[in-house]
Amino acid sequence: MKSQRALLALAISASLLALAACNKTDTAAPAAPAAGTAPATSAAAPAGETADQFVARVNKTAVEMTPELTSAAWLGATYINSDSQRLEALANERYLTLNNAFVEQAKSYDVTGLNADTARALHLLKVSASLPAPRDPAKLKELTEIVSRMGGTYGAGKWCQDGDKGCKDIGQVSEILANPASSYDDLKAAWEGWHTISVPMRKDYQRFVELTNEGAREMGFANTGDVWRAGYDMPAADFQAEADRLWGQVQPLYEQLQCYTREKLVAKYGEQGSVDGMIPAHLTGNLWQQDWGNLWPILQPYDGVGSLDVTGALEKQRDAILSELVSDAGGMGKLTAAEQVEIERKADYQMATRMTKLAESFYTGLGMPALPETFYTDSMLVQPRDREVVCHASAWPMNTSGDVRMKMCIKPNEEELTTIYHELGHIYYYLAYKDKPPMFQNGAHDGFHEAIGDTIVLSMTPDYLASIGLVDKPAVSDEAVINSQMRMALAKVAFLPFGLMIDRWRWGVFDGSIAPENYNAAWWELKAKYQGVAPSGARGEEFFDAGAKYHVPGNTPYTRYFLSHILQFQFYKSLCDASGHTGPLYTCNFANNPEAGKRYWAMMQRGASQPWQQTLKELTGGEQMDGSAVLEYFAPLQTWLVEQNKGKSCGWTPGGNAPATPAPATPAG
Ligand code: X8Z
Ligand code: ZN
Repeated sequence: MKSQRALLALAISASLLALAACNKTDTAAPAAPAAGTAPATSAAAPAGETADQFVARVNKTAVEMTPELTSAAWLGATYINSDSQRLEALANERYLTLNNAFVEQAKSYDVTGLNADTARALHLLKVSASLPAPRDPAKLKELTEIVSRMGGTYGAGKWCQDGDKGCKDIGQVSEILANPASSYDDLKAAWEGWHTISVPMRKDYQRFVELTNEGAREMGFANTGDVWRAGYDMPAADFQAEADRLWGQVQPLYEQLQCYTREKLVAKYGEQGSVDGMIPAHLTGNLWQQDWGNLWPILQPYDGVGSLDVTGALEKQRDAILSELVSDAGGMGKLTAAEQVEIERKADYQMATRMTKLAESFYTGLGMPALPETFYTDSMLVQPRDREVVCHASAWPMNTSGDVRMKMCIKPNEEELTTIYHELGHIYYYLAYKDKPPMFQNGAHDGFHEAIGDTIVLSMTPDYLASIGLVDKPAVSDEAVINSQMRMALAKVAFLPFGLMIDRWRWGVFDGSIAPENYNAAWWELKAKYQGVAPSGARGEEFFDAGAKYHVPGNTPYTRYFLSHILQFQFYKSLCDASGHTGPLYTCNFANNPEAGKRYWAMMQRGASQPWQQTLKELTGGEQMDGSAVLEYFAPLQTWLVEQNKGKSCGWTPGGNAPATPAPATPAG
């Protein structure tokens, strides 16, 4: 029960409020309380309330309610105990009840003739629920308890080995997977060990699906997946085809990377490096095979060319901070054991702050404001030693007027550094649209929210990294270009099919085409189809492997990340153009360019006040998401990969863990 309720508020923020990004970022609108439920903030709708008056009341309620709800959620995630969980759950129950009533009232208005803002606000209210809750108060309560229990099971999840080997948390398991020195057997044990944490969630997830589907039907949708697909300013029925179209554009690039990686794994592990052409899940350096950066030692195209050892540089800086603190204290020998622990903690904190300020300086260099002082006093930047917290990184708007925070357990490595730049993207988006009415305080769509910071990450070129002292002056050669492209591809290209498959699974679960007795088989079928990834061994229905990924028990829709990985290249290209960049796209670094900053900020200030197509057009000139900027960016690498893969039989077929419906063989592009 440790962190049982910790993720609840984040998971449930249905539509009224924009809660923490990375948990969910839906907009929403509140409503009148249903009889016999937890007390609600707002009174029942006044008789004859007009649509304008209703929207004004919803906005006012959001202003009033947000601080209480976010404070409860923040405490639930950063001070996990029974008191914080109780308060958080109560706030959530009240909020969901209120939101249901607001959605109901929103549906009662005829939008013809309404002013555009009111019509947009009503629309957002009706389509923005990531957790559609049943009206029946007992069922609503049951749903919040299930979500809470699943979140807690994940948050407190540990791999406990037999004997006296103890238990490992997600950070410790991830370290084993990331370590190039780990043996094949250690990798397999660690991967399988982490996937024990989700076994107890299976029944809960099944009931969760029933309950949210009931909520979705009451809101007028076919199922919860239908609600999720409705929030993109296009017919929900068209959205899947749109995502398929985008995937089709970038799939050939992914398949080349998959083929190259598989060959390198075979070179390292022999026949265990490939399963029917697929990559074994436990060999990618990542629990979910979504980022292959940890495979750099075996995938680096040109050894030693243009060294980009950002992690090494960050570790050195952290050690230097520690040395200075220790020397100021008179040397390690002078310190008690407790003081030594304390000084290490201080060094971690100073390093985390330094990394965060580095990220902040990119944004301020574009002309965006400095972060408020309270960001640094109130954020959680390192993992506390005295209590349980949810470490998964997230960015929080604590109120509707610019009180922002971040929650992370920062370690000095490259992946964490880029995650900070990602999180500050959410934070600056909150700041950019804070003067909009609360119902418009959200991303143009959720993929925009995820793309803001990642666009900045694309600008972290070797030149930029050298300018902030993290790498030496970059080498200039064709080999260095390929190395640098590979570094980016292991994060950005490897991610693409993962970003798509999670919700392919959930959409199927919600619409019933994936039955509970087929949950795990369908999961691996989709992993095979999209990623060309196979499990470590037989994964029968006694497992619930989807639940071992944060966003499934946390109920965060995931297609947003796929869209972000397309959009961020479009944003990047436009900002590069705005900055006057000439030359290949991948060489562009728009740091410190005021024109790029002005255009980005203007786009961000729009929030959710207009359809995203309009917002995209204002920045890029086009109204469509489009993978061609991804392909333009990675053109040198794609050519290089095709050359490397010549004569290899790329593609894969589903193997040992044969799915119910075999996925088709995927030929190399
Ligand atoms: O969850 C996150 C962020 C918070 S929005 C840390 N991301 C996804 C993940 O970790 O699975 C960023 C990339 C994908
Ligand atoms: Zn995010």
